[in-house]
Amino acid sequence: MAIPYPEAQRLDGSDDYHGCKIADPYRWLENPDSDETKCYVEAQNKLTLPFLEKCPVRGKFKARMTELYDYPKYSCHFRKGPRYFHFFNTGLQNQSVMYVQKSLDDDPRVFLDPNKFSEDGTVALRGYAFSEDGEYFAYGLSTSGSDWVTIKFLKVDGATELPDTLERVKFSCMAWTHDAKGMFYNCYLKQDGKIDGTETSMNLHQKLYYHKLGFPQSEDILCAEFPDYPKWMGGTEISDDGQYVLLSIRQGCDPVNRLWYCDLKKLPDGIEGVLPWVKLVDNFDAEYEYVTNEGTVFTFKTNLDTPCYSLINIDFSDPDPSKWTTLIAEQQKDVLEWSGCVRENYLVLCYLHHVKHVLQLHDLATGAHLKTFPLEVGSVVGYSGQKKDTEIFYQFTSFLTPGIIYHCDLTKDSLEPIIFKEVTVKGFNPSDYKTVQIFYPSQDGTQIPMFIVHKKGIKLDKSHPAFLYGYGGFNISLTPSYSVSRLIFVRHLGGVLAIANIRGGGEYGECWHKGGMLENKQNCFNDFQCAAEVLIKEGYTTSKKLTINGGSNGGLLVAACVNQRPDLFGCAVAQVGVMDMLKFHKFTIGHAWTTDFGCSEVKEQFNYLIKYSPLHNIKVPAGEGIQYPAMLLMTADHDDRVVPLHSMKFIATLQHVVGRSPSQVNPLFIYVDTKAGHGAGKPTAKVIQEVSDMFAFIAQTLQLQWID
Ligand code: X97
Repeated sequence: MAIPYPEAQRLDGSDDYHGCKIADPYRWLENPDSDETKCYVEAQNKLTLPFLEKCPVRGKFKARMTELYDYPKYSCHFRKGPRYFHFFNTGLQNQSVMYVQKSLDDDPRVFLDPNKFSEDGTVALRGYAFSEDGEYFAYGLSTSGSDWVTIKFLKVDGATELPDTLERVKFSCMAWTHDAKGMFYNCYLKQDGKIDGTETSMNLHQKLYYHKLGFPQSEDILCAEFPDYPKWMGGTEISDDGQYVLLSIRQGCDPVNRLWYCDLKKLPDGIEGVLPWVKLVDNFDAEYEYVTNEGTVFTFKTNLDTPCYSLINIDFSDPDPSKWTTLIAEQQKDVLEWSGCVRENYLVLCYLHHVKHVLQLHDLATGAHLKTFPLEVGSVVGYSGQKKDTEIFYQFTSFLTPGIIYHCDLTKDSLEPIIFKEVTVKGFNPSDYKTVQIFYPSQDGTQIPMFIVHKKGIKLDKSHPAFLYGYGGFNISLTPSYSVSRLIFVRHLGGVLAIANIRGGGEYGECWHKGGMLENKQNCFNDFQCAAEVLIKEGYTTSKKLTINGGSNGGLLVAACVNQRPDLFGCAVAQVGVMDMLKFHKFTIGHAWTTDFGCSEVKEQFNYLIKYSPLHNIKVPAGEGIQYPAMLLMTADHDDRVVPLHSMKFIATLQHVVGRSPSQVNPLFIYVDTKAGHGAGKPTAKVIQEVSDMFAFIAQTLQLQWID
């Protein structure tokens, strides 16, 4: 029986790309406010939700998820001025709470409880910054998952609210001058119409302001703007000694930036207008991330001539590039992910070695290696320790370890870290499971790493459902992390979990990223499809039992792979995906992604985009008995990172083209959540509902039985 998908009007006409006419019949879905669009979203949800509600696994999954997610979650402690702070979630609180204490032995008291911002947890903390003395606190609030932020201020003593409020803030820095008189931040121009995260208008002409504490936003000082370069975004940092403002200018998501600075000592009247910037680096050839400085000698992490990153020293009093020196050379295959200065003369370095983190201590003056902190196979997901601190905290996680926080007192000669906090999850025994890392060849022979997690002692007899996850873009690496929902899939649905570290990510530095962007984007899809084939060939699973999943750029990955190999997967869940590769640059911050994707307005780039754009490559599969896998698209009304129209236009086309084919029995659904966005700050209640819906859909469409 055919599924009664909602009717969607198809408009005539087409757009011309370099002489090529491309129809766009659902462009009316680009208006989120029209009655037609609202009705269409409602009709889709009215089809999807009853289907999900009828899945027997949904309730069991949600109950088990609620039970197993209910474990205490800590962040690293960190010191600001005379106090320590940390975040803590008792288990199921919608938002983590910020605590303050005088010393590590002292009882923590609630400092800021984001659960008080709203009844349903949909207002989240997004970014914060303390003044140098630790007496003032600026924090961002985001509503319903939108990227828009409202900045508010507290006096730390007594957590007293201040009247200052900053609006129209997005993708902003928060950098206090050390005198605590004010803070640099970024905001956009006033615009007509709503700005609540449901609008789709482009984010251009971001500006840098200095907010003077105690004054209205209208009196803030404009410090940098780039009227000739609407895409530029300039974020600042204050040097550790408080003397310099460092301005990093980016024009997209590539790891490259211009580096301008201003010596605050040379402003006798303080910050009064556009700063007299010194243009140290005035091109987008490489990335320069401030680590620390000793006087005029600055240490930067850079990918200049070192695609796996190195540390260099630049003397601002002698800035000619020929005088720049290497402090820590590039390590062939290990990516230097971040570095920080601590105890005045130490550097902490975090490397990625074959997708596992390695944490080291070096000497700032010479770069000499002093110590490697012992770590299991996994990821460092939290760190605290600044130049004036004498201790560090770092948080470790892996597929089977929810979290261990280590503390190391650097005033002691031994430099031995101790376990500061370790959480265990009741009802879950990590020794029942096994993690392996394999390397498989992609189509062009490139070796791709993949993690596989499964119950110990399973037979590789093709009997298991598998869940394959990938991202593949924007220099973002997928390192091991603890996921309750995926472990429930392994434990109660008998599943095999696989994470493929495909190209486009940063797993092996900028070369790995470049291998999966622009004209190389198809490598990402090949790598992912080869991952699926390896899981099948090795006997973990079969095509019919294999689910692929990804979000955002990973939603694009899932949709492109389904279009290219509908036969290879049984189920596909694409979350908040980029689906219209010809138009993504026209909405909100989409223009920033042309660094990875290219742009349809450039002919050569149009030529490769049209080959894989999910929206433009949907067709009824050729071949007897081949149909599209069961598909669930997930998006949300306040996603202003990847606007929901991508998923809407894709599902309309998919249902129209494939959904009406008699051989298409698998369902093709979309669910559009409300009061939710791209993912950041999602309240726990919504996270639990979302994964329950996703795995219910997988279990239902692959006919998986719940194992008690
Ligand atoms: C973004 O779209 C982030 C948009 C805002 N943004 C930039 N440059 C970043 C930034 O355009 O936050 C930046 C972010 C990550 C990496 C490099 C630069 C920036 C700007 C100023 C100062 C510092 C950073 N992102 C992508 C995304 O959400 C990937 C991650 C960040 N996508 C959705 C890509 C396709 C789908």
